Formats: sequence, C-alpha cells, structure tokens
Amino acid sequence: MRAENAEHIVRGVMAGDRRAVARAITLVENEDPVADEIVHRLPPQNVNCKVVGLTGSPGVGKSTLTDVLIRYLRTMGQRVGVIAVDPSSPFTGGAILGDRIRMNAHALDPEVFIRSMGTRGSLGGLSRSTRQAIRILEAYGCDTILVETVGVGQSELDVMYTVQTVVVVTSPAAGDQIQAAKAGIMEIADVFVVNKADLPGVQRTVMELEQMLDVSPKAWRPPIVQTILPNYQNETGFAPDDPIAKLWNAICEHHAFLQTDAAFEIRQNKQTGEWMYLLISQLEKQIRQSQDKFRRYLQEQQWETKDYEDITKQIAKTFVSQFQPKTT
Ligand SMILES: Nc1nc2c(ncn2[C@@H]2O[C@H](COP(=O)(O)OP(=O)(O)OP(=O)(O)O)[C@@H](O)[C@H]2O)c(=O)[nH]1
Ligand SMILES: [Mg+2]
Repeated sequence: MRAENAEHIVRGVMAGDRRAVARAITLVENEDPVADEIVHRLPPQNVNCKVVGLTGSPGVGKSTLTDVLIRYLRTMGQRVGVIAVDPSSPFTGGAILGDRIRMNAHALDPEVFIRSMGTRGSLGGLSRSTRQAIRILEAYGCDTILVETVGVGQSELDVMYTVQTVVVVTSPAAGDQIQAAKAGIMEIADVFVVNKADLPGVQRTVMELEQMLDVSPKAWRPPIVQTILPNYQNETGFAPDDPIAKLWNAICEHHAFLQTDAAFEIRQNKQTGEWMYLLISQLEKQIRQSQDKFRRYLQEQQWETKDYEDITKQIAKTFVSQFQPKTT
C-alpha cells in the first residue's frame, strides 16, 4: 500500500504535477516514513541543478533578495524552486506571512514553486527534511533551488550544509555582521551580498569583509556583491552589469569551482560528516522513542565486563566534552 503510494507520488513529481510535489514535501516535513521511500525512488541527483542558500541576520533583506533573484532567473527562462525554512514554525506547510505576501507576485507563475517549511522539533530533523525537499524539487525539474532561512541559529546553520552555494547577506547596519559572526555563518559563506548599499557605511562594511577574507585564505575567495534591492520594485529587465547579474555569475562560478577535484573532495568530506550527524541524531531519536525496549535489550545482553559503568560514562564524557561550547 505504502510502496504504491510512494510510487504514485514520484510519478507525479516526475511528470511535473505540482500537487504531487506539495504532497511529497508535506510527507517529508512530517517525517513520514513514506518520504524516505519517495526520495529513494527519485532519479539520481541532477548535478546541473544549482542549490543556493540565502542566510543572514533578521531583516537584512533575504526575502527581498529571493524575490528579485526569482525574477532574474525567470528572465532566463529557468524553473525555480524556493524553500523558506523557519525552524520556529511547528505547523505543516507553514506560511511565513510576510514572505508569502511578498512572494505572491510569483504565486501564479507555473514555473516557480515556493514552499515554507517548519519543523516538528526533532534534532537534525530540519536539515534532513530540507535535503529531501531539495531532492524532490530537483526531480520536479527545477534549474535552481533557493533555500532561504529565517533567523540565525544552529538549525539555520545546519540547513546551510545541505546547499551547494551559501550566500550570506549582510548590510551596513551596525551589528548585522557581529550577529552573523556570532552564529558562525560568516565562515560558511561562498558569496557575500552587502545589501542596503544605499545606507551609509557600506564601504566600511565591504572593507571589513575584505580584511576578514585576507586573513583566512581559502581555495575559493568569496566574492562580495553590493545591492540596493528597492531599486528592483517593478523591474523585470536586468542589464548585464546589474548587481543581480553579478551575483548570479558569482554563484555560477562557485558552482563550477565545486566541480574541480580539490573542492569536490572537501565538500564530499563535509557532506559525509553531515550525513553521519543526521544519522546519529536519528538514532538518538529512535532510542528515545523506544526507551523501554532499548533498556530491556541492554538488560538482556550478556556483558563480559563488570566495568560497564566506567566504560559507558567514559565514552559519553569524552564524546560530549569535545563538542560542548566553551564557557570563559
Ligand atoms: N534601505 C534599504 N532597505 C532594504 C533593502 N533591501 C531590503 N530592504 C528592506 O529591509 C526590510 C527587511 O527585508 P526582508 O527582505 O524582509 O529581510 P529578511 O532578511 O528576509 O528578514 P527576516 O525574514 O525577518 O529575517 C524590508 O522593509 C525591506 O524593504 C535595501 O537595499 N535598502
Ligand atoms: Mg525573510
């Protein structure tokens, strides 16, 4: 019954049926077991599909940028998927009101699929669901998938590990960069957007970013693009030297960089680590869900050692102490 259901939904997704896409993502969001089957049945990953994350401090302009980027990509005839991730929203198909209203302009465009996603609160659940939703939108035939996070925190950071290119949006407003740095998102940037370039202090913000990049040289140096988003209120045409075109070029260059050997290996390693983390989180959840059975299982085992307490504690302590944030 279940297998049939999954098969049916996958066929719908592949045929471009938007209701099937919506249904599949709802199952993913609810962490329904059918979701795993659906993802399992999807064709192999489409390497040409670009998966771009947009993150940054609250109010910095992520949603406005997503909206302008959608318009830009539409001028190129692309099919675009958007996932707005809100870790604080517990409800299914969660609509982030402001964002929904802003993106309503695309609601009637059959080539744009926008979806908000919340979480049921399981550890690591959101990045796993995002990863699966990305796979579904890819199979639906999106050329580009934009993943926007709402707010800055560990869950948002986790979600950014599921994308290929991370765009960190910042602004000259005091505190934006500090807040982003505190949350650890500056380090994961592949491209920087300094938005609100109409505000004073933009040159200083760019200079600070350049200095930061100077002291942490990496194989890929994140380009910095300045934008003034209200300029695009009713804009549908973009000049080749438009900042949005520059941003898109930077994303494409990064996408190409990811195909090189060195970058591929680093990325592969990171992703393996991320998968392991998600699997461990899931195991932890399963242990909690079947506490009694698990306890009984442990009790019924034949343990050769009498030092079980020391050994268990030692393992747990070593493990936990390595990853606990240091308090000074
Ligand atoms: N002055 C100026 N204001 C801007 C610019 N870009 C966006 N804004 C305004 O900044 C406000 C926040 O923009 P959003 O796009 O909602 O920001 P966000 O990062 O999505 O916000 P959250 O989803 O709440 O984290 C809105 O009132 C925008 O109109 C800009 O380039 N210059
Ligand atoms: Mg937003």
